[in-house]
Amino acid sequence: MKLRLHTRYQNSAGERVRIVLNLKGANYEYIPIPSLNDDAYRALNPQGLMPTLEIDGRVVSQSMAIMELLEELFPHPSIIPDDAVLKAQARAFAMVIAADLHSVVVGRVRRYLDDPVGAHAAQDDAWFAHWLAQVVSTLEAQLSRRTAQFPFCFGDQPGLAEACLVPQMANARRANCDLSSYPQLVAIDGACRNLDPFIRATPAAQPDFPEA
Ligand SMILES: N[C@@H](CCC(=O)N[C@@H](CS)C(=O)NCC(=O)O)C(=O)O
Repeated sequence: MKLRLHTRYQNSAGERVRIVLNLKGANYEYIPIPSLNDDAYRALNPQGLMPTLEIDGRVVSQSMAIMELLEELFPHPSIIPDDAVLKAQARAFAMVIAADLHSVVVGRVRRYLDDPVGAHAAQDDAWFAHWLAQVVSTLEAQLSRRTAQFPFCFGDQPGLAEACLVPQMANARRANCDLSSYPQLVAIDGACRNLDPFIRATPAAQPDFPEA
């Protein structure tokens, strides 16, 4: 099976997929996207967003759909708990980040806020901080309500939930957001960031990461 991931070093939705590929030990080719307006890329992904996975010439977009596909193609190790309720909770946690937060703080939305809406840089930063605070407090509350103790979000190993959490926590740190009120998120993020599948998925570990 030939997997080709079209992404960029700084593409948090792509980083989620890279983490899952690494957790599963799947081999893939990393294809850096030259431009989102590139005709060839638009032909592959008409939405023009990152990432896109090619699998034996067939194309799948949307990081959540790609990660679920990888779970079906490579069931071991699983990235989703066995228990049906925990499984749904892990997916809900991931969706808070991937659907609710990412879609309002992503680059194209913030660029639109700048032009044509006319927001100043400080307003743009406040927009990001506002939506981030809502989401991280929701995620921390979701973890507080777990009925069993786990070293990671919903189990003994990281999976879908952490693949969404870790790139988003990195975005928050880059924006100098104070995360000290979210000790469970900070602890799980810190544990993941020491693990090889997460380290190999970071922006700095990608072939298109700019040289200093
Ligand atoms: N829901 C999509 C979101 C994809 C997305 O927005 N990717 C961002 C990068 S993380 C992107 O392509 N941004 C380009 C832009 O905002 O112009 C997914 O999960 O794959």
